[in-house]
Amino acid sequence: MGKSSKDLSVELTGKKKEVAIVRLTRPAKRNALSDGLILALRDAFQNLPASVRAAVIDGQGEHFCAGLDLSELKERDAGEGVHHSRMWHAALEAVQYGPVPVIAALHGAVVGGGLELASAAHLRVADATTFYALPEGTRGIFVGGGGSVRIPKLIGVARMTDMMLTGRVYNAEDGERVGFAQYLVAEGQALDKALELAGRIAQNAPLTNFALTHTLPRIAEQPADHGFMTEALMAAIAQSAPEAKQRVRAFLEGKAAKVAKS
Ligand code: 1HE
Repeated sequence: MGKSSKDLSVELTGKKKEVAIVRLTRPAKRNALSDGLILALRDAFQNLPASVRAAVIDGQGEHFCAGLDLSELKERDAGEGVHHSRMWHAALEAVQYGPVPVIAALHGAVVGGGLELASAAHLRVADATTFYALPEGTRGIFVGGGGSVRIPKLIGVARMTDMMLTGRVYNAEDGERVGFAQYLVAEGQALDKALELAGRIAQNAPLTNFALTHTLPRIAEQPADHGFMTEALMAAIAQSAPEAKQRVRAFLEGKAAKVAKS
């Protein structure tokens, strides 16, 4: 495992220890992301044990995460500011482009850098207490943890601009409606739902999960002509894996589940 931090814990769960719960454990400061905590997050995702097939990010206490630790926001010159932001980018890239799909289990405040962290996950499950905001706009600063790249992909440029210009806060229901979260659950249920999804995702062929987390977002950025070619290459690689052949055979022999109406 990587550098340990009192503000971050990594717990393995599941029969084969296939799901990692990466938890922010700084509830007294609403899980505000200090530099140390950002580096610990990076290290945790870069050093997940080989048994892990899916990960859940959770926050201890009443709130998922209050964003950047504002007590560390001291005078920085422009160069230091760039490096600080790039440090966040490296950490959140380790989440998004790490070895496994990541689900954020949200509750309470998901604000500023906390929303940037949630946006780096592949799926978000929110409970009824969740609220989303980008107070950077009213604090006289800008996002620096990849938010300007990732958040418009979830909710669109106009909504993000509104949040930062006006301080608009989205509640859990509206947050799901606009695309922050893929799942909305009752108060206190986000972690359980995230673990249920992680357990299911952990059963997928690892190469399919890799295609979805590493290749799909890149295809989405490519011109259509390049995207079709990348898709063809990825499809051919995925279906050539012995596991894919075995899964398709199992369906044809009536041994695998059909798609059922939900
Ligand atoms: C903090 C932080 C923080 C709380 N940095 N210490 N983020 C923000 O602008 C959000 C600021 N936080 C809040 O609006 C509220 O704290 C919450 C809505 C998240 C929670 O409210 P509440 O009433 O439960 O807690 P609290 O009483 O405000 O805070 C409890 C303690 O946590 C208190 O410290 P204490 O020593 O007085 O007990 C707070 O000072 C501390 N705390 N949030 C430092 N963020 C890569 S760029 C990203 C840029 C950003 O993320 S900017 C947005 C920052």
